[in-house]
Amino acid sequence: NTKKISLLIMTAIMAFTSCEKATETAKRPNILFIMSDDHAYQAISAYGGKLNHTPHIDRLADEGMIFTNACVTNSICAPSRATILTGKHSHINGKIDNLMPFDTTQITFPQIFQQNGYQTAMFGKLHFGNNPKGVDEFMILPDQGYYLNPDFHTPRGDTTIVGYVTDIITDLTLNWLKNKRDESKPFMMMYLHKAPHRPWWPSPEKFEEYTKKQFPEPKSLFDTYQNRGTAAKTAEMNLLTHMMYSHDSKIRPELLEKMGSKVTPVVEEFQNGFYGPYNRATEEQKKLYNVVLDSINEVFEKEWPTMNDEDKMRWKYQRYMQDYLACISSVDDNVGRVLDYLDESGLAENTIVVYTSDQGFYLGEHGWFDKRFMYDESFKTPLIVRWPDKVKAGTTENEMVQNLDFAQTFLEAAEIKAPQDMQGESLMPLLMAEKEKWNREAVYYHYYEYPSVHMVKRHYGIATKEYKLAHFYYDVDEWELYDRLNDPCEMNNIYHDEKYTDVVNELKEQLDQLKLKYKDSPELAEQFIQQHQNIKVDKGN
Ligand code: SGN
Ligand code: CA
Repeated sequence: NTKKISLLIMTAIMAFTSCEKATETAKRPNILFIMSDDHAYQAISAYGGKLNHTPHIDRLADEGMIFTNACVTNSICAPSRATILTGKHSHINGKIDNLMPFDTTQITFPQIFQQNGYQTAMFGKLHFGNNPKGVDEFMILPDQGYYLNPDFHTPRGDTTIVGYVTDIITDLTLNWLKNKRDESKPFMMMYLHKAPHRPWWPSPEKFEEYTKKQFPEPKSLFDTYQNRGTAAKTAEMNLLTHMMYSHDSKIRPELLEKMGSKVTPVVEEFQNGFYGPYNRATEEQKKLYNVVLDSINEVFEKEWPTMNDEDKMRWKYQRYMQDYLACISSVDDNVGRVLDYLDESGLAENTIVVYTSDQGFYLGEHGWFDKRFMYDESFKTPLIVRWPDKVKAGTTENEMVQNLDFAQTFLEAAEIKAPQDMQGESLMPLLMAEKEKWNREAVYYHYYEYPSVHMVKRHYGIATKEYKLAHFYYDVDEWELYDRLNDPCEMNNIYHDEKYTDVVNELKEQLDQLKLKYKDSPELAEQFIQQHQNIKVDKGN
């Protein structure tokens, strides 16, 4: 009898738990939006790159869907974020560049989540405004923020936290997930890394580890920009000529001064570039950095006088990759911490995890660092989505998708109606493997921030899977066409090749249609140019 009773109790318990499970799965999904700043897809091993190993980000790809043709609408930080939040192109949301203010009266997707019963939070880098709308809790870096002992804006005032920014943003995120969550509501969390933004300051441990490593060079490191337009030739983002020994490669200004005018471009160096970030460190942290800095500086002093331009380019590339990839390694470790917590807490199953960056980045391709251009390395951005049981694990999606689509995707996943005037497409058909419901052939791009740091000329354009057509304007009037399948590194502008006349005409027609669809016009561009002229251009460097 006792056996019978305990069996009955067991069955009752099992029925209860499975019934509870059923309601649990029917619940609206949580959203964990992870975005880093300037994280190139070439620096994620799941994308097939040989530069580094990112096991935790890769895990998301193994367990979800990786997008190989995800791109941005305007390859620069704050505009990308404004596009993500509003689901609108830059010319509609008004945040065309890093300098123009963001109109905070606009509806952003976190507000819609909040109004629809979600608990919302944002931690890390936003890059505009001090009070993000639609989030119940936030701690955001002012503007670009600092890597070491960063300051934060919070609803309770400003605060400084001692430590390394990537660890801290993760601690804040985990603390909220563990202690601040209202379990009666689903959550929408924006977990936004500052890393690996320039100037690249790794944690002391990663700094030590990565300065011992050497990395493979990209094929186009010594690009001379033949067969490209004026914009590529005049951009100021070449490792040899624009990357700075002190600010970027961490040669102490005193050493540069000691070595004198022998070191070019010493005139461009500015003390603050090195001491700005370095002086954020506590005495204890400085000691750890100094050990590594000493050895970099010693080698530089000894070897620099014997280096030719090719050697200098190679040396700068290695220093760049060491610091950049060290910063990414911390991001990856910290993503791992969050994924572990989702597992432990049982949240993983009903949480959509997205990993992306605000844009791509050049890792020496075309001899460059930075972004802005419509060429692939900065036009494309990483995008990985994991949603257990809904999105098939280990899938690759090659369709052209944009950061413009994120808001509508998240809203549809949460069964919330998106505002009519959002301009993207929900990615749900792709995520759910219902490709028959997806029919996008081309995407639209428009970059404005010129003249400004890195001097990338204004351009707009269209990209299909096969071709990319861009028009550079403002102080030039030049078109470029690239064959994406046969010239993936975009080394040959074939716009003037007669064989492609039909392709050009067809693409121009499609481009006109896209401009109409998205309501972009020469008048609007002109209006932004006028407004831009009234804004003081901060050359940054
Ligand atoms: C800073 C960087 C630039 C970078 C812009 C915009 N210089 O000015 O290299 O292009 O930000 O970056 S540094 O002094 O910080 O090293 S963005 O990601 O915010 O758009
Ligand atoms: Ca950025």
